[in-house]
Amino acid sequence: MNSKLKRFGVAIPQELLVKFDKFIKERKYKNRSEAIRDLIRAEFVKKSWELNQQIVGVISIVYNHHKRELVDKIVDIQHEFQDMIVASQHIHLDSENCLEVILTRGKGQDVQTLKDRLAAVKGVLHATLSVTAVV
Ligand code: NI
Repeated sequence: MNSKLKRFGVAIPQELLVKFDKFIKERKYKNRSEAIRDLIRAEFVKKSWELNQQIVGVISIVYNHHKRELVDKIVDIQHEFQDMIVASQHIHLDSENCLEVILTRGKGQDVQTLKDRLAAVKGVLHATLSVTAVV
């Protein structure tokens, strides 16, 4: 159980670090390392469905629409995966930010890939996949 600990450096925006430290305090973690370890473990166990299963999932992304290339990329990716996109809704959150909610149906692995591709677009602030039904 006592696996050797490795250290690595993390670059993080100041305001995100302030929020993270607040989170650490609220959850009463002893230090940042302990909190990061827990968050990583939680991410790994969160997935209760199998990659080869058919699922229905909702992908939510938040991005700044002023970054024009970013909007193009998000549209391109969705066209690439159009077979598994059932519906999508675009909500203008404020003068800069947009929320896009994409309802998907397909093989778990493919839905996950779509979410990962959208999350990897530079400027996407937030991306989540919520599996609402396993069919
Ligand atoms: Ni918008």
